[in-house]
Amino acid sequence: MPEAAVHVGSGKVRELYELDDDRLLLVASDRISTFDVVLPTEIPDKGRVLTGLSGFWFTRTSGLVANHLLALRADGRSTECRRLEMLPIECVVRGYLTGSGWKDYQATGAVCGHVLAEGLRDSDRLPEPIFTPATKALEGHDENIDRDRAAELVGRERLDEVEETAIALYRFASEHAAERGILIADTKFEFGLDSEGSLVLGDEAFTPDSSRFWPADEYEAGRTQPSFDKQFVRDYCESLGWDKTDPGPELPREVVAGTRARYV
Ligand code: Q0Q
Repeated sequence: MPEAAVHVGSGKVRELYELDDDRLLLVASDRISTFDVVLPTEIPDKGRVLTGLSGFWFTRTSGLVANHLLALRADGRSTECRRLEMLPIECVVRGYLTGSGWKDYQATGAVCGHVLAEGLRDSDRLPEPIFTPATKALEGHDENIDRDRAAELVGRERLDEVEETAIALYRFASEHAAERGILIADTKFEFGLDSEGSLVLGDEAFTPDSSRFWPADEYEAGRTQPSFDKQFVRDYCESLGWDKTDPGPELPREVVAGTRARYV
């Protein structure tokens, strides 16, 4: 008799179910989103690959911080997780200046209160990775916040612990990936607290949906970098003159195949 699971949440490409008071089931679909729009064509095995990546990183970083992973299911895309009290901030670490960080820098010379050197270019590597928290937006983009605002939301001591942990995780994974030809430009963590009030890493870990993956051999500061996994999809959608609003275009088989190959 399969275990009962109550659907309690949906992300763009993931579903969240409740198994019992202490356990959740996180299911990664084969859906892909680009420019914040979920496309109608699925990428076969994307959910399984990204679940495998999270499992890989949760296992290798358990010495840095506990995580919520209890078990990977046989379907390869479902993860049994410990239920946590999630912190109300997105914990982003940036090793490179891109996305909303580049936008904030151009406007203010700073990102989340980190005043950066003058004259930095799009996609420049930062001298040290920076912790740049954001508040979770239900619709649209998350809002970058500074330390004081983040401390109001989670407390200053907890914020220090989250920052130190998030940067250590980023250093560990970005070094591993760089040795294998992939630059992790930035990544987003979700942390929670367990029943003893200890910090636990939740959500996903270093997947191309929570992080920007760039091919190292194509890296060139001063411009937007190609996405390791989503560039075929972006280029195809732009070639149609798509206005980046819902619904997105169906993808041709060669774009699906090329994208699947990148994930695998
Ligand atoms: C939790 N989410 C994310 C989400 C919709 C994922 C709540 N261990 C946990 C987790 C986790 N992970 C969550 N809550 C309590 N304990 C994760 C944003 C939302 C679909 C998939 N939301």
